[in-house]
Amino acid sequence: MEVAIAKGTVYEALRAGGMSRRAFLQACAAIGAALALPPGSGRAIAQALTRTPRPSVIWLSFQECTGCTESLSRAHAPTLESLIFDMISLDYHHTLQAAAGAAAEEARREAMAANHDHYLLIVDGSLPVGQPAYSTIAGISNLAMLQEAAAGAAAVIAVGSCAAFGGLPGAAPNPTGAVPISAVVRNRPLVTLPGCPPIGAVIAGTLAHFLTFGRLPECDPLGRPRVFYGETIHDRCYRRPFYDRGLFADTFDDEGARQGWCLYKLGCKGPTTYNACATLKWNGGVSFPIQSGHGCLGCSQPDFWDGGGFYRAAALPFGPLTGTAGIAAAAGLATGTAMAVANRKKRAAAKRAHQPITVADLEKSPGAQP
Ligand code: FSX
Repeated sequence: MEVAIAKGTVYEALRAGGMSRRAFLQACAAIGAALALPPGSGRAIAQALTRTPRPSVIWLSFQECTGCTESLSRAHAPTLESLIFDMISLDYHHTLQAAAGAAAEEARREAMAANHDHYLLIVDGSLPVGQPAYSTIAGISNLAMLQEAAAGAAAVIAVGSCAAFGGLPGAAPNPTGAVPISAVVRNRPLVTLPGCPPIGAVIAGTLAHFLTFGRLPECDPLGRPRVFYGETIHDRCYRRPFYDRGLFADTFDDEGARQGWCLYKLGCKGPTTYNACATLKWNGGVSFPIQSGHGCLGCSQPDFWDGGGFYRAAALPFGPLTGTAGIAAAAGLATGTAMAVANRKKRAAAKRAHQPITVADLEKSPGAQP
């Protein structure tokens, strides 16, 4: 492929870091796959990245646990996540920058001034607007720092459920008055990448989209990229066929659990959780919670944590579930239970009649579609 190499581009930075042209083309193909673009899009992405300047990125961390940065920075080669730090100029990031104290703040202000209206602002963590003094950086409240940084940003990415929805710091009784980034950033393009933490490939893929197309990906009404959050975990879960057949684990060590049956009755939030865990998976595509025998906690939903993330106690069918998610989950669980009972009756009836029951029969049962 013939390409014109411009100075200071993403391509040039990757080559300077030792990446071969072949590896670059493979990385572009990986970006295309991560963004669910048509086959062959890798070539167009490669051409775009040979022209795209490495953008300045200011990354602010407020009330959070650093899990979001861990999610992205712990990636292993040759994933997209492992490359993304070479594709950007990360000019400010508490955990990853070498500078500290006054020098770090000076670097932030210099980068913001030099790249005004062009830098990308990434924020993880929520804002303690009720108690501003509870979280400050260099004596500056999180709110003031966000307002200053957002004013000159080309776009803002709220990484993690804390930044997207308030997350754990916003859980009742919300002692700091935590609010999401969207409560403050109103006049800049904003995308939210919920998850506690979000999948590294989702963060990297969103950055790659911005680099390639110069804009954020198409989002749903909650500001989540449709390409990553367009379906529920349940939609793409490999245990879904068991759900559809009414086969559920009732405890973590029963025969159903050993057979890998659906974890819905154990509190799995897959049917009400929008994320890409079942497709992109974690740790370089190795696994995801449900594949490891643990139901989904719903960590990327707006009401996480108060919506009830952990498994209900066996004696408290709907005890920990509150709010709209609780009602939805309770209704869903009731539906699933009704479906399981109906399917069990069908199987019993078929056994009595010596007729084989089919998946099509089960699919007609009440609640087969959540
Ligand atoms: Fe929140 Fe992220 Fe959970 Fe932690 O930065 S989304 S507590 S994984 O670290 O903000």
